Amino acid sequence: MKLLVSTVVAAFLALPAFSDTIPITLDIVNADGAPDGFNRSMVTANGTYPGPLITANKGDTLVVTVNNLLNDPTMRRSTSLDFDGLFVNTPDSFNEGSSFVTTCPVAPNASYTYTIPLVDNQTGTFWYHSQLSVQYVDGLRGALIVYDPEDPLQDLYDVDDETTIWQVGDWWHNTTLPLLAGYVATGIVPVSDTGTFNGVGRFNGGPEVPFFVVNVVQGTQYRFRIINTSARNVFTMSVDSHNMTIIETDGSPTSPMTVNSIDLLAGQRYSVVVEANQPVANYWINAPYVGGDPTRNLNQNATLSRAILRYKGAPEEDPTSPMSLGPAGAELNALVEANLRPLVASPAPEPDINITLNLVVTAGKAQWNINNVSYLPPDVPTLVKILDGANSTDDFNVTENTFVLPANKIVQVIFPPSVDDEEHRELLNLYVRVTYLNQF
Ligand SMILES: *[C@@H]1O[C@H](CO)[C@@H](O)[C@H](O)[C@H]1NC(C)=O
Ligand SMILES: *[C@@H]1O[C@H](CO)[C@@H](O)[C@H](O)[C@H]1NC(C)=O
Ligand SMILES: *[C@@H]1O[C@H](CO)[C@@H](O)[C@H](O)[C@H]1NC(C)=O
Ligand SMILES: *[C@@H]1O[C@H](CO)[C@@H](O)[C@H](O)[C@H]1NC(C)=O
Ligand SMILES: *[C@@H]1O[C@H](CO)[C@@H](O)[C@H](O)[C@H]1NC(C)=O
Ligand SMILES: *[C@@H]1O[C@H](CO)[C@@H](O)[C@H](O)[C@H]1NC(C)=O
Ligand SMILES: *[C@@H]1O[C@H](CO)[C@@H](O)[C@H](O)[C@H]1NC(C)=O
Ligand SMILES: *[C@@H]1O[C@H](CO)[C@@H](O)[C@H](O)[C@H]1NC(C)=O
Ligand SMILES: *[C@@H]1O[C@H](CO)[C@@H](O)[C@H](O)[C@H]1NC(C)=O
Ligand SMILES: *[C@@H]1O[C@H](CO)[C@@H](O)[C@H](O)[C@H]1NC(C)=O
Ligand SMILES: *[C@@H]1O[C@H](CO)[C@@H](O)[C@H](O)[C@H]1NC(C)=O
Ligand SMILES: *[C@H]1O[C@H](CO)[C@@H](O)[C@H](O)[C@H]1NC(C)=O
Repeated sequence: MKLLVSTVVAAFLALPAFSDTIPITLDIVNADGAPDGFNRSMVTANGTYPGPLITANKGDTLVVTVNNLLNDPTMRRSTSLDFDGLFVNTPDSFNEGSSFVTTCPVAPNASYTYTIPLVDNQTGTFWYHSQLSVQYVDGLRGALIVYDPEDPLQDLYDVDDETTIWQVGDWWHNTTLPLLAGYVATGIVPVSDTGTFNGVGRFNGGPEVPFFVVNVVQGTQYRFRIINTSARNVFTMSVDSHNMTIIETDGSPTSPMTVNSIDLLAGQRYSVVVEANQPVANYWINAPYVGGDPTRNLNQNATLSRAILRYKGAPEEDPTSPMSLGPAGAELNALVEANLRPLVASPAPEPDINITLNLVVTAGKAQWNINNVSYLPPDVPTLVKILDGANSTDDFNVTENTFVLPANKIVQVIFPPSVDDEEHRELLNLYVRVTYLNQF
């Protein structure tokens, strides 16, 4: 009997201290908006760009109900949500939003509820976005933060709340249907009009939309959570006269590392501690970006991609220093990603299975290859074939590039050095389809 009691207690102690269900409703609606002063119709969560902030604590379960109310025929009207970077540990695959592969899109006027238990102590900075074609580029993107009430790095900062999130993203005046059609026809990746910082930005010749203001109090340390929600642009973040100490990388706590500039590719997230240790004034937060040949879009001006760090007591005006792409010398102390170390190192498990993915972009063509296969959306969706009993590689079209793997095995995915650059490798990851059988 005693043994039984202690077993029960041990099982109870293994649970996170507080484990709540977090119900969230998102109405996916078309809304007119002008993030950079150019008015257009957008695809949004609850009418805003970025969408509402979603927060939870370690161990909670997110229950997100999406009501699809899209009705603008100039953009896609089905939708699907992906919770980028979160492990999806549920009996079926439908809570991960890759349309037609892991889940069915949510049809217009339909609703769907995603249930995501935040397992394995996962904490940090994430984002949610549409995962139907390139629909998120029309605006359906937002931040998702999983707080750790027992953060081992808590002593390094005083403030970490809804005011300390920096979402940078590329912004486009046109809708994605013509942009995507143009890319497929020409192989030329479209060039964005603007870079937005928490949903506001400026383009050449556009109105002087007020820059986003981040308010700080002198003598305080802030945990800023930076998210690149772009389709394409790589942002280089820096703050005039201030250091940034990285403490989290893509949802993993990392050993503190102090830098002056950080490159973020699309989808990447960092938490940085910034100490407000300078004289009371306004300082530029620089967020210049690159993404294609700017001469292809004369609206684009990376220098205008920025925000203001305003100390309490400083005048409500722009910083007096010139707008630059970053403080002088910042590049000398730029983040070298390979130098980052997890706060708690855990060895990689021994793989049961290795698969190799050779990634190649065919120059000048809208063609991305994995192992010399360029993905084509199949006539019958992958998911439908699986529900109909497909269970071997031969059951899928070659151009579906489907790997059939046994359940509950450790799979090592090897990306050999490719002729291409890191940025493209990042993008190509999106084209990997790994299908687990025995899931249905
Ligand atoms: C989104 O809007 C709906 C309808 O107004 C509301 O019930 C819901 O709470 C909002 N969601 C968030 C996350 O703010
Ligand atoms: C914005 O554009 C929409 C059409 O997309 C139009 O209906 C609306 O009146 C415009 N709003 C403003 C403030 O110009
Ligand atoms: C969605 O519902 C509205 C209101 O009932 C209706 O006007 C619209 O046609 C419906 N959309 C679709 C795609 O069925
Ligand atoms: C989660 O954290 C608890 C308490 O620190 C630890 O015992 C457990 O092993 C962790 N679980 C995982 C999957 O890391
Ligand atoms: C969007 O693209 C279409 C097709 O290329 C073009 O006709 C239209 O002028 C563009 N609209 C905007 C706002 O750039
Ligand atoms: C930035 O970090 C360097 C090296 O740790 C330090 O010498 C310097 O004083 C810091 N600057 C600010 C503004 O905190
Ligand atoms: C970009 O904006 C800056 C600041 O307004 C301006 O000085 C610069 O001339 C602009 N660049 C181009 C190419 O228009
Ligand atoms: C997978 O690759 C590792 C080297 O990374 C090797 O040690 C292991 O034997 C391989 N496993 C299989 C099943 O081929
Ligand atoms: C890749 O595919 C192309 C056309 O399908 C073919 O010509 C070429 O030989 C293939 N290359 C390799 C390395 O298999
Ligand atoms: C896939 O295979 C089926 C049956 O062989 C065929 O009808 C279809 O055209 C193929 N292609 C695509 C893109 O689905
Ligand atoms: C795959 O499906 C076929 C046809 O339904 C069945 O005969 C076979 O046993 C299945 N194989 C596995 C490995 O499940
Ligand atoms: C940030 O930009 C890079 C480069 O385009 C892209 O690969 C990455 O997916 C973007 N990050 C996000 C969060 O979209």
